[in-house]
Amino acid sequence: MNKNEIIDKLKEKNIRAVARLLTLIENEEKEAENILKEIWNFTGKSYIIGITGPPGAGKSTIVDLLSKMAIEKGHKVGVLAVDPTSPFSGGAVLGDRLRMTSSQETGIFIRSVASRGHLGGLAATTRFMINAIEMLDNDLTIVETVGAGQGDVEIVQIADTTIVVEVPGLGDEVQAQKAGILEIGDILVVNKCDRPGSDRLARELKMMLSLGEKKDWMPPIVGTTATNGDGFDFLWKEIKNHKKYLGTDRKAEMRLKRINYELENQVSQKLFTKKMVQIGTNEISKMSKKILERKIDPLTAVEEIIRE
Ligand SMILES: Nc1nc2c(ncn2[C@@H]2O[C@H](COP(=O)(O)OP(=O)(O)OP(=O)(O)O)[C@@H](O)[C@H]2O)c(=O)[nH]1
Ligand SMILES: [Mg+2]
Repeated sequence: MNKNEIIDKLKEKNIRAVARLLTLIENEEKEAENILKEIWNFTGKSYIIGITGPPGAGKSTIVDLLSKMAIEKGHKVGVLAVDPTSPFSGGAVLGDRLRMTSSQETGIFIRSVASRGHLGGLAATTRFMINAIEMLDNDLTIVETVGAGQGDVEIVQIADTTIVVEVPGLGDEVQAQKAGILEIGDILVVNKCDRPGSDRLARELKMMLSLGEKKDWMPPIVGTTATNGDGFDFLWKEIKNHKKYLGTDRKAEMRLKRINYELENQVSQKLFTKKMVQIGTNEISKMSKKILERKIDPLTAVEEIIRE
């Protein structure tokens, strides 16, 4: 399929065209950018739920259950599992890929991809992948990302509702992480409630929340056991609550802020690269030598390079 064929097929909600575009984005092909430019108008219509948390917390199992629930309630669902590292050797993501087959029959479109975010950061790339899936006219997109530092924060740039999954028994070293996690979660899920320690973890999280600043939206804590579905009615209810809280105004405002932030980032990055090319490394190394020899101070050196 060439570019125009893909675009035509995308407009017909063709699953293979969507899969093709996702691969192009994944492989950082220039063609992906050309297609994305053409379909922008048709995207942005789905409600986005982001699920993040430490490896093995049960995110995929939760996504699986949630998407099936959503289908039952009449939604059309797209699922994206993003692994920022190199997932193709990883068992868990292979699991996601396999699940893709079984879920397709139920009308869920699932795709797991690797992304190192070369189209302008992980958040931007994930956003483009969501746009690709949105060509299928799904009203709900669920995105799973591994919560390993940066990725955590980036998911907030994408999702309308961010769910942070925690599990008991990870030890005290995650303690420090939790504070940051509380910042980004609209809903906190304590999964694996069939295991000991879940009550304690829920209490801890509640404590930490009560110590933090008061906000309009205080994240609820939901206990789940993803392997048997316990707590999912409550989780669904809280997702609906948060969606209602956002309404159209808060959601639009939030999305605008993010677009603004992303645009600023992209423009400054592009400008930076362009300027650096103009200045050239030669100029920089000449100046470095002068600084070393005390012929110029580093502060003036920067000013002079920029002035030129
Ligand atoms: N006991 C118990 N096991 C669970 C629960 N939820 C998930 N699991 C198991 O935990 C393991 C990891 O689940 P996944 O859903 O793959 O976890 P994940 O967070 O997606 O993992 P990564 O994508 O690798 O980060 C699987 O063996 C699940 O069956 C739960 O509520 N209780
Ligand atoms: Mg997973």
